[in-house]
Amino acid sequence: MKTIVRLDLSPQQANRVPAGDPVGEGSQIYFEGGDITGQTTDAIVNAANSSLMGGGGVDGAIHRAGGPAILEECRNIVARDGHLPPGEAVQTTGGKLKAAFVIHTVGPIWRDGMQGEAGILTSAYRNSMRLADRLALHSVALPAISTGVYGYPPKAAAEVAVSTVADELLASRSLHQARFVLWNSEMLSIFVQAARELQQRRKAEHWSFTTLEIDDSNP
Ligand code: AR6
Repeated sequence: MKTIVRLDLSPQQANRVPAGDPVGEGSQIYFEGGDITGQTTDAIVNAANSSLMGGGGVDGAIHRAGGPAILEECRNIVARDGHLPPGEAVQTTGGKLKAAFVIHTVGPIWRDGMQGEAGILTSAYRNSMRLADRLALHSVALPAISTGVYGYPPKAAAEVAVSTVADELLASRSLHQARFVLWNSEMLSIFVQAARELQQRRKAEHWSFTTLEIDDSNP
């Protein structure tokens, strides 16, 4: 069994608006463990580096699973526009992935927290979400950007990630679902805890959390 936590940001609105109206679907953030490359969302966000030439971690996994077409598109983007600055986002197709698009962004390298790291991490999530919305996508899967090789402390990263993604979902036109796909159960509980604390800080009593137990024995 796999545990997935769903956060409904607008359940009251969902009850009021007739079915079939896109607004009536409300906005949800899901939190789950696992490998992001298997996601069936419209797009997957990649924690890349400025060269867009691939690497380790989630970047390596996405290029391996998606095949060489993604790297080829990245090469063309860099040839045209140069390196991708930290905090910015660009899209390629998803290659062999189930997701139609990969949105490549670059998080900050953590130094001491005083070098603008939080602002860059906010921009990386914000620009990824806005790009997905501009592409008229409905759903996007996101990793814990910068918390691996780039060394961002997980709790601080989770606070930025959850608050930025919630704000962007509520402001978006077409994007209604964000799925945080976290590599291990510790990161999963840090992200869920960050969401609960955000709810308290914002006094957002209408937000509701649901824990779903999914049978994933027959993928
Ligand atoms: N699915 C979901 N999450 C994953 C996966 C996966 N398949 N693999 C790793 N993670 P990282 P960064 C988690 O290092 O810190 C690359 O070399 C991982 O446990 O992938 O932004 C790039 O090319 C961690 O929590 O990205 C850059 O050079 C999170 O994803 C550099 O690393 C991010 O870890 C970017 O570093």
